[in-house]
Amino acid sequence: MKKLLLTGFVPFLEFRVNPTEEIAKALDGKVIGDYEVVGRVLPVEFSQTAVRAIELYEEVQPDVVIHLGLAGGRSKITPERIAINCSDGAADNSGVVLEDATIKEDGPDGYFSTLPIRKFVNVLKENNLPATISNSAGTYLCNFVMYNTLHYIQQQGKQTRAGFVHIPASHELSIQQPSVPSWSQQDLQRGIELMIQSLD
Ligand code: PCA
Repeated sequence: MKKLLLTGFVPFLEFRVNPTEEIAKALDGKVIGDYEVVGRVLPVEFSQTAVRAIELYEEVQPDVVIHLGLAGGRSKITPERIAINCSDGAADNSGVVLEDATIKEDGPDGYFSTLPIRKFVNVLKENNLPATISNSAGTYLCNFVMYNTLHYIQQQGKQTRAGFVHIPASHELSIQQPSVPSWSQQDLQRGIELMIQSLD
């Protein structure tokens, strides 16, 4: 059976829970479509996140990698089109702040997702879940891990499909921060399951 590495993140900044952590844990060990899912949770620390993601990649030897992240403020599930070679913005969970930082000196400006992002969006919409492609994963940890994973796969000459999907906040988060749009945790999880189900 094919293997899919699914990662979520721990809570960060003002978000006291991370729905992606719950999804990664809930789907760990499940068989969805043609894939056995290995669900793992990543730290939100520039010094640790990519190292851990690559360790997991080597351990699991997946056919597909889907990194999940919370995009508090977005109202749709948004598969990311591209990761850029730049980190910048808010402090990570260990207080590190990067500004205009190049992720890989020897890397290209960007890497396109190798996941079927258009198919993901179509499948989600057919199932009544709002979705759209996002053209920016930002410059925080989500972009960082997507860039690092795609760079590693390319450097290793592997064919593994990989990319990143941002999801909206859960209701639990929106109760703490009422201006943030939210979905039920159940629908968020169903969206991820549908995407995995649609993979060849
Ligand atoms: N979202 C953040 C980092 C962790 C997460 O879940 C981001 O969008 O970069």
